[in-house]
Amino acid sequence: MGWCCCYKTLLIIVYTFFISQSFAARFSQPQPSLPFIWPLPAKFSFRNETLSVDPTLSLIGNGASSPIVKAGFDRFRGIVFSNNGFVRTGKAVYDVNKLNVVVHNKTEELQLGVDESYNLLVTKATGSGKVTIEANTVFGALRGLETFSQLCSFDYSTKTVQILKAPWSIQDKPRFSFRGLMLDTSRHYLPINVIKQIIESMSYAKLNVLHWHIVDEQSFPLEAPSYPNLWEGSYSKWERYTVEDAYDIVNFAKMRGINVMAEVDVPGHAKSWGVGYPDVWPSPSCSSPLDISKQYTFDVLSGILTDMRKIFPFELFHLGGDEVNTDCWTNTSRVNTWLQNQNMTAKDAYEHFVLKAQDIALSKNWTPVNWEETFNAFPAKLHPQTVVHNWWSSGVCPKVVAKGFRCIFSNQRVWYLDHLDVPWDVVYNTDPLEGIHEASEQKLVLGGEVCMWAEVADSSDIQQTIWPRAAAAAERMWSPSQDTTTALPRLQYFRCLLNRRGVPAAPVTNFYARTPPT
Ligand code: CP6
Repeated sequence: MGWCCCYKTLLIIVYTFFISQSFAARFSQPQPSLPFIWPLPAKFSFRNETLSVDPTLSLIGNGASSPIVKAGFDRFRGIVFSNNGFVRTGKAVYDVNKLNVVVHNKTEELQLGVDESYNLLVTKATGSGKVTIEANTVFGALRGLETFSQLCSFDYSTKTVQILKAPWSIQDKPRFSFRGLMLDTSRHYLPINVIKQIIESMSYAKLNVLHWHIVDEQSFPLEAPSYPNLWEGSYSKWERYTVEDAYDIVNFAKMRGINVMAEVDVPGHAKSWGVGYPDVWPSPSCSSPLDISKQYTFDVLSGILTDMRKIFPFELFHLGGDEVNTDCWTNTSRVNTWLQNQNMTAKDAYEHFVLKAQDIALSKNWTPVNWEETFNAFPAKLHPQTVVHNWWSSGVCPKVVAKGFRCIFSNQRVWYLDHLDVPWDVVYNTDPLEGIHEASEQKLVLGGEVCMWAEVADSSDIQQTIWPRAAAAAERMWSPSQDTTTALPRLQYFRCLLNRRGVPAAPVTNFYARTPPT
């Protein structure tokens, strides 16, 4: 009897234990072990202190004399103290009141492969509380500032800006040197302010290249002083970019550590040139690709590139080369006669055009970038400096790097943002190094780019379409690999952070995403 009673009691205790465990598992939120920093830093450590940040936080160290760091600090202050009107003043001592930015090399040239690494140390030293950002370049310092801004949050009970889980020690650097977003301003015009908002939000996700697909067959919005009628091909005289606008965009991006890679897509996707200069068309009724038979076509191209060279200092320039249907060359008798005189097939002529365009870009001290079709058609002929931009087939970067060319990854099935049915986790689970195993070949992958083709989006919905999925790719390109389970709450937090900063990012689980797993 005694034993039996004991046995039952034990059973009850054991049952109660298991039931409470399963309840706990079902009803408590899993505590994320990773911090809410997006993209996740390469290395970090944190503890459990809470620090208060002085609303009169000041910038010290040699970074304070850099206009780029200074402007970055001012933006940071605007974001972190956006609740400033409500910050309780009169607190005598804050835990953090100085931001020390140390930059080892103060040259402010922004090029491919610029050192973006930084160390960030957040420690409490009451009365002289300090944050130190140490970086090799001013652009690394900007990345550190962005991370620091994500550590700061407004606390509604004490009405102070706080840093949780201090002290922090972060050592960070990107996986890839090219982390891009493509904007298409030909299918829909994007106002300058919208382009700037997008650049600003790119800096939050540490993306560093804006690929500006300026011109396509539908419109030519950019002013080109050498051929002043080209922007007759814009949708209207209000839907244009002056040279000054373009300078302004490049400078706005540079202040945020973002390069602008301009694209002039040839010989296809260029029909809009002919609105101002119809002679670049094979004929008025057959207007694409550009007329290969005339020197005039290459004079116009060269003029455009001369004008653009003054605006875009980035070493990479995109010459397109995609989706060329040569029927207008063979079907226009004048052009077809030229092909025969040159002893060229239409395919030879495509190669001839692409290589001539490459020579023009190279003569202007630009490194040419081409969509993958040029590599697929004549890999041995491309200039060895060429960067091949993948878009169509998933397996092209492995082939590109095996032949010694550099590659940018943008597989359309996963990294085309206009494909609204691709959910964030598919974007996240994609790696630019897929299928590439040799370290020497992996080095040739510069990185990747998400593409926002604008047939289906304009300034009314483009930011919602870009975010949050572009952020999923941004972390893939910056951080050591993480899985989607730990990424999900962090991405939801980052998407909210974008909203708080005024960026209309869509919810993480899009309503158009596939049905959730059961
Ligand atoms: N415009 C240009 C486009 C596309 C490309 N080039 C494109 C093609 C297929 C899809 C999405 C976009 N709209 N100039 C291909 C690089 Cl699915």
